[in-house]
Amino acid sequence: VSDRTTQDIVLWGSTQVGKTTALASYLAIPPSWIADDDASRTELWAVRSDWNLLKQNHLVAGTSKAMWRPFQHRDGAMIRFRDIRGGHSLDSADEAAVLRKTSAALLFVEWPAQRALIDELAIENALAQIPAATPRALVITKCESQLTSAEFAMCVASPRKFAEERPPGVALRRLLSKFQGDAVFPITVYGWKDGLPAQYYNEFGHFVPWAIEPAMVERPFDYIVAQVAGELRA
Ligand SMILES: Nc1nc2c(ncn2[C@@H]2O[C@H](COP(=O)(O)OP(=O)(O)O)[C@@H](O)[C@H]2O)c(=O)[nH]1
Ligand SMILES: [Mg+2]
Repeated sequence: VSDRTTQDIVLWGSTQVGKTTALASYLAIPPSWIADDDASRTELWAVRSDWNLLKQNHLVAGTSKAMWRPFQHRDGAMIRFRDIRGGHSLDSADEAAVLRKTSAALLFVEWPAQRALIDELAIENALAQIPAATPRALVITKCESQLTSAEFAMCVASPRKFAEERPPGVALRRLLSKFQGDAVFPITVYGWKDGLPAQYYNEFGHFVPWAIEPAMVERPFDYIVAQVAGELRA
């Protein structure tokens, strides 16, 4: 184990699928693998501004430029998350080059609905670039907008079984077929409030978060960090 090893995890996906929000939510309760050092805490503070906005029922700002978020792992590696600009998942040769070299990738899509096609295209672009041996996982975001919390629980337990039994079945099944069994993670950063999606229409007619209650957001991140940390020990 070299303590200078760097393990990169690219967060990839079309624009507006919830990459930045998910990362902010994941880091809001600092994961126990992050070393207790000043640099990591400084970085945690930087991502916390997005979390503070969400908790105050505001939207996070769009990602205008890709960003590295480095954290020291207790086992020695430097883990760097790369939050990309979504549009680049379709047209950036530079971003594709980063993806080819990354240690692992989290591929984000919204629960298949209106924007499913472009979301899926971003995923296909990534899968055509990532070397076969690179660990990857699918993250399905905004689940509260399409599922009740009971349905969500079933979907978390077995995404494949759920996709077979329930209507937007086809799009979801096609996505799932591109990933290994345990590497599919439905999440919601908003969650539910009084049994309804935790959002409301503000005075400008925009949906904004309302008393959000994230669910299962840590699972894909912990999974992929464990993959690269395992690599390091091997
Ligand atoms: N309904 C709902 N909206 C979400 C959720 N997560 C993020 N969003 C919203 O989706 C939009 C895009 O999120 P963002 O993280 O900026 O997406 P990115 O472009 O992939 O980084 C923002 O308005 C978020 O507030 C969620 O769990 N549920
Ligand atoms: Mg973003």
